[in-house]
Amino acid sequence: MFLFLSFPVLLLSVVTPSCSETKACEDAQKTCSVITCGIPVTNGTPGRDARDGPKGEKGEPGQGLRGLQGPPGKLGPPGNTGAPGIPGPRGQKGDRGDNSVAEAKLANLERQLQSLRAELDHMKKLQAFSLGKMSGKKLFVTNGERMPFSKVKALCAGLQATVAAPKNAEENKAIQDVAKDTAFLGITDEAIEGQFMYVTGGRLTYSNWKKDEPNDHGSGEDCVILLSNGLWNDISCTASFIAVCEFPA
Ligand code: MAN
Ligand code: CA
Ligand code: CA
Repeated sequence: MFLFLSFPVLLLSVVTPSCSETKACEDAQKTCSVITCGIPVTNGTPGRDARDGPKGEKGEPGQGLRGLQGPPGKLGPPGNTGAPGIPGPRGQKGDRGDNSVAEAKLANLERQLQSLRAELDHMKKLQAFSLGKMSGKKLFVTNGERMPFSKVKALCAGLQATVAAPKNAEENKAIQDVAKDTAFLGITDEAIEGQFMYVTGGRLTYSNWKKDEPNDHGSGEDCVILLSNGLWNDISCTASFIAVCEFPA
């Protein structure tokens, strides 16, 4: 009897947690259906360390810390110029193009040239007539000025003419009539003393010296003048006389 009565007490004492001071045991009561709580005992010596478990699977890449990809960087400096390439093949010959505008201009210029030539021809005839030019005869012209021989040469050269030089009595008279006063002739003995030559070249083929001339008077006389009477005298080239130029027949 005593055994039967004492059993629930004993059981109660077993079921009743004897670990009233132990918090872990109270927590365990809430979840566990059967908890054996006993009189606390002192812990034993720690067991040996367990062996390492198997390696876990690789985790997912982390999120949040990695930023978004930034914008592209600035364009770098241009590279060096490359070597020239080989020349391409020669192209086909182009067409002739339209020449009509150029041809019209050329035709117009040719008409103007023809007109100007005709006008020039007319002017030449008019001038020759006004200067007393006779067909087949030289034309002698003067500006009526006196000057040294060098100036006469330059004046006539500037007119594409030469200094008047008579080749016969008729030309001598023509110069005489044009000059109206003493005029230089295109004749000198500057190259060889005493040997008179045409300035255009060649020895004299005609002369009309005054008596006792040429005399190379004084310090020397290498130029020739046509006196108003038509006779010639040698004279200094630096003296001044009428300039008369001649134009071909
Ligand atoms: C005189 C003559 C000429 C000479 C002149 C120079 O007239 O002797 O031969 O040329 O003087 O002034
Ligand atoms: Ca002389
Ligand atoms: Ca003389």
